[in-house]
Amino acid sequence: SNEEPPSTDLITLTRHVLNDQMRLGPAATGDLTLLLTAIQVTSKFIATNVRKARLINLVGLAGETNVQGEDQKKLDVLSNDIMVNALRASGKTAVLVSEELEDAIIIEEKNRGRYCVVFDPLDGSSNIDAGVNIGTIFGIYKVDIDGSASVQDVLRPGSEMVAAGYTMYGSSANLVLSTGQGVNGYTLDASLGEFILTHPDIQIPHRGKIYSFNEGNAMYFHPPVNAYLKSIKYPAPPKAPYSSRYIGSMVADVHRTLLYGGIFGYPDDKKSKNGKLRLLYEAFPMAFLTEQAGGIATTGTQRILDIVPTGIHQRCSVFLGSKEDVQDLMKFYQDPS
Ligand code: AHM
Ligand code: MG
Repeated sequence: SNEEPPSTDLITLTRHVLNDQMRLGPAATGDLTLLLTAIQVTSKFIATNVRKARLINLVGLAGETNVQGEDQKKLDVLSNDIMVNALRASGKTAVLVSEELEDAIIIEEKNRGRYCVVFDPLDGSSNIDAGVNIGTIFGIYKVDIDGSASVQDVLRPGSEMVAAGYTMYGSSANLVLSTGQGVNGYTLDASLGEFILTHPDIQIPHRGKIYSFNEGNAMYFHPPVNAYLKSIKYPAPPKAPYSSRYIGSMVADVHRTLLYGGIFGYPDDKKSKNGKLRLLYEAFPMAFLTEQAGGIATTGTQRILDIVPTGIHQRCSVFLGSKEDVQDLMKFYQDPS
């Protein structure tokens, strides 16, 4: 037959990250590799729970038991606990910040390592009950000095992150990661229990054909945003208008944007003065990945990765995606006419 024989040389996430680290020479301790190994295990665990919860939910819909709602909501908390436990046990972390926890966790000295992880354990919670894609987002900082650890270690600009990524729980689990040398995508092979390199060196197209905003907020949007949206919906002929795609799960909307190009936006507006998305564990990791893939991530007037956070849960305006599309948007902020 013409069928290709199955590959006998799979590139797993661990193998790929290890190679990356070995390129750094003897300076590399392997700590980041071990930390990323811990994170990929949490993604597998969360993926399993998401799948189970969906089944329980469907059984609930069929009238067998009514576990809908309650059990589903617990999924965010469960995912948070999975991550906190694994990151602490890895011995590689110093400070943890989770969307689910009001305060940062300072890891006790005996388990302390040199990395800080900021994360949203299960983002897109409004989509859980409908079985729509949701995801985990994470960013990693390194602490300079051994020993001490405080919340100050994560109140640093996103440009200082050493790695960032997300896992999307959809028809398959996809982990997208950057350690500052480009962006790679891995797909979980459920039978092997391994993330396999399926999307090497992701590059955002310079221009896309899709815009992704919650336009239900248009009456609150500031004039530059509405003027930009009008420009792509009613372009001067012969240009074609853009397509609209909005899932309402940042991970899924950003994933599509990285692969297909276009622009994703969640701006600050008259109602949400600072926007909705969280700077540390939503905007920063996604901005890091976007830039690493050759795109732009801005608040409209400022590079997102340059922002110096003052609080761990602070919010920020977000536009990210294809270089030319985001540049078009920024022009409306510079010249609002
Ligand atoms: P969450 O952390 O409560 O899930 O909220 C974050 C989510 C993002 O995934 C998504 O981009 C955004 O909220 C969607 O918000 P909206 O429903 O207002 O469009
Ligand atoms: Mg979130």
